[in-house]
Amino acid sequence: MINVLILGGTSEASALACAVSQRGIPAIFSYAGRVKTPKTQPLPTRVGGFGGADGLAAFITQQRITHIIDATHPFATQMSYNVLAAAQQTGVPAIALTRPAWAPTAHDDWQSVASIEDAVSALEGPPQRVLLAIGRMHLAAFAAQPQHHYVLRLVDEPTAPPPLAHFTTTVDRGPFTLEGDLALFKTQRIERIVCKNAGGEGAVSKLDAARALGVLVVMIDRPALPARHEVHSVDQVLAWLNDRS
Ligand code: 3Y8
Ligand code: NAP
Repeated sequence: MINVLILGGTSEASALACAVSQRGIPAIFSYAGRVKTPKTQPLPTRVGGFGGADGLAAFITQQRITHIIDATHPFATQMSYNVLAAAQQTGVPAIALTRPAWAPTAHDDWQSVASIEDAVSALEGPPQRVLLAIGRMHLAAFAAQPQHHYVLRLVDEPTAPPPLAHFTTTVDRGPFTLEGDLALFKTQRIERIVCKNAGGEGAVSKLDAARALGVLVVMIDRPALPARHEVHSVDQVLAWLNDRS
């Protein structure tokens, strides 16, 4: 009896959850529990870590999971490593549902960097108004460049102020829109933006807004992941489930 585990947290994971639910395929959706009220899914949903790769393997065995779908964000590398380890340990097949990285067009002005730390170093220089569209978990690193005024886009109201000298907080969760991001850039007089190469449609509007307004983009490249079975569409995942059930 098929029983699918979807590791979510992206627009693609939500689209997959809808398709799986509509087809009546037994499945469990999983969130890490990073935000206060994660989006409701049309599937039984669990929230919280598994306890490393061993905890995930135990969950897979206990719940008689037959297929694992890693639809997490490209920067959620620890989860992806754990999926590969748990799939190996349990012999349960796994597939990754991801989206291609964004690529600059001829009209884009990107500075590509390899890490959050390199993005911080790239901000060396006179004070600017910088949009940090990287969420909450890595803000402290930017205290090393205190001269800027940072505009922070967060999913939840911060429980404690970030360790930054000058900042403005905006609370918003994606998917975002071009008009919304153009308005944000203009009202906050954004001169530069730091973001992760998330790919997908859910947050690309900030790049379209930056292009339209001539704002320089500091783009953090994706962390490397080992070779794995990876597809870019819900239909490909459904075909994989069909082939293997
Ligand atoms: C908890 C679950 C859906 C999924 C929506 C996508 C799109 C909107 C764009 C910006 C960039 C950022 C951030 C972002 C995007 C989608 C997608 C995506 C970026 C939710 C969600 C969870 C999270 C966790 C959260 C992180 C944060 C990152 C905000 C749900 C809304 C910046 C990544 O406060 C925190 O601790 C936030 C943590 C990990 C990165 C960070 O370091 O802070 N995502 N985001 C998931 C869980 O608990 O398992 O409520 O939907 C999901 C989405 N966030 O179904 O529509 O597909 O990527 N999420 C980045 O890309 O840089 C915002 O502001 O422009
Ligand atoms: P991560 O660094 O790869 O994972 C850290 C730990 O969080 C994992 O080892 C696991 O804990 C737990 N975890 C992560 N994703 C989980 C899931 N879907 N279900 C259950 N546990 C999960 O992950 P992250 O970068 O913190 O991302 C957390 C969540 O936010 C994921 O759902 C991801 O898709 C989403 N997200 C992340 C980003 C980002 O920029 N990182 C952006 C958008 C959405 P245990 O080891 O205890 O099992």
